Amino acid sequence: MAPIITIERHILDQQRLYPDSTGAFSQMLYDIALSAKIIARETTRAGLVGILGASDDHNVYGEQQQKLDLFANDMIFKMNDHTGRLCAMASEENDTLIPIPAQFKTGKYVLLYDPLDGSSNIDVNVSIGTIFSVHRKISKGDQGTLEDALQPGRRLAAAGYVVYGSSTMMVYSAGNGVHGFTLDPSVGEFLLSHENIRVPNTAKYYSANQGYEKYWTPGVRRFTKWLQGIEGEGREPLAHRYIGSLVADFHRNLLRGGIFYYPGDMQKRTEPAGKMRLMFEAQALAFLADQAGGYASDGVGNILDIQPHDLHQRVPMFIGNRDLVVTAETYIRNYDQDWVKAYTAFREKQAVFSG
Ligand code: AHM
Ligand code: MG
Repeated sequence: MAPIITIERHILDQQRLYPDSTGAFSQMLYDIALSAKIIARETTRAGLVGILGASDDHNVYGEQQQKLDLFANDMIFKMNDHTGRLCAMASEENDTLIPIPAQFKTGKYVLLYDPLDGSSNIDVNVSIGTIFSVHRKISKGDQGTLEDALQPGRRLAAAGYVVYGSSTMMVYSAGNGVHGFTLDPSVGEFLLSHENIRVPNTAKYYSANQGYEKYWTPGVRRFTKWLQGIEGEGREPLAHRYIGSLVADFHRNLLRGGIFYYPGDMQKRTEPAGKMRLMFEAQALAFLADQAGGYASDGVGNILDIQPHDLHQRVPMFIGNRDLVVTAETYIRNYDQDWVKAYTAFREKQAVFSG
């Protein structure tokens, strides 16, 4: 029988590669895995809330009922606030940096997370996910500051996601390859199921909300025709798959090969930067793509090189097989000069406003 490797054992094995490590980092990943198990339990019960006779905002266990995304947000925070490993946290659900409560010790990492991504899919039993990333503290003093959170993705210490799908899976990288674990609900453990994930050389899928094509720039439209084998050298078309939960779309393309994109447009949104959040969605997945041999771009350059200015800033995103993402950049360079100008000016303005 092949050895069964739990996420705990795997994290500890990885830690041994760094003899000077204090273990704080490994413990933090383990705490995130534990939060993920609890969130997974709640997501599988979500559809039962109405049936089990909950009323007055209290469930059958007498607990106060919360929206699932707020529950996940609190869970991750409470699991990590007192450990002495973090100097601050930041969540897609909170406007500002979340300090560590005064009664607890602080540590040398910042945790950034999107507690439950894919909000439109929560109530309809479609896969959703949690995204997380970890930066090292760079400021002086005990408490973390915005400077610690707002670092380029290139400097991440770790990143990962949990997908709540037909199984619950946690996928993470601490800069040493990308590893995937599947939750065995009968024993309550994440078990190593996908070691050292690499993006396949041949892509199968493209994923984008084509319902918004009307708002796309000419280059992105032409690129999409290229993926379909209509424009350019007449390649075999890729199949189109779009769940509308970033984690699930990314996960499928990571395992099967492909590209996910949410481009910046100049008409639907008031800014040319698309929808994805740099700090809670794009950086983490760009780090994982890079570790798996893929690539993530904002259409102009590598997402990992963007110097952030705001916790909630948005960024266009093209992510997946490197050759496909590079082709998207080429189409944008050739056909979307107006958008590139508007996007570049927008980013410069953001930089000025944030000092
Ligand atoms: P959310 O943070 O409100 O959940 O939005 C993020 C989600 C992503 O999971 C997904 O890729 C995208 O929004 C889908 O957006 P759209 O419905 O515009 O296609
Ligand atoms: Mg989100």
